[in-house]
Amino acid sequence: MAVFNLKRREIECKIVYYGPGRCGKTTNLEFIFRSYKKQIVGEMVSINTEGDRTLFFDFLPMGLGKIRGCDVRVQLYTVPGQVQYSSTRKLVLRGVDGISAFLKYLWSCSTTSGIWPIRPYLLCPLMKWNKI
Ligand SMILES: Nc1nc2c(ncn2[C@@H]2O[C@H](COP(=O)(O)OP(=O)(O)OP(=O)(O)O)[C@@H](O)[C@H]2O)c(=O)[nH]1
Ligand SMILES: [Mg+2]
Repeated sequence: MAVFNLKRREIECKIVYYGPGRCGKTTNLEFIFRSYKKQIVGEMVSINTEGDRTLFFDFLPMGLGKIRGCDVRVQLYTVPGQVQYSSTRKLVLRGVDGISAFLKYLWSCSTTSGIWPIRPYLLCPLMKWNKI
């Protein structure tokens, strides 16, 4: 759940980019890092294996301006998409406020369901087409 720090007048929430391997989660975060320098409040942290596969997570802290005088801070995370890292995905999902769900192919929902914490058809149907 989002954290409200009334003393410091800050609202902090955690968004996780979730989906199978090689579907573009890290690439999306890198794009945000390059494109929104003003809003980035630190460095992007990536822990990768060979071939640029995410090993643990990517992390990007952002500031999104103010709501009623409170600074809104968002922490963006990606999970490692490779099937064998399921316990790491569970750890990264702890305390999540929102999931940005990535699918490689719509018809691959069933084959990638092993990595999904929730059933794909329960997701909010906001679509962004990637890799086209
Ligand atoms: N053509 C195209 N390639 C893309 C796009 N987004 C990502 N890629 C490529 O797809 C490959 C995998 O992208 P990543 O961002 O590393 O994928 P990931 O989801 O973080 O993968 P894991 O870390 O293994 O979970 C890379 O070679 C990217 O350059 C896109 O929109 N279009
Ligand atoms: Mg990655």
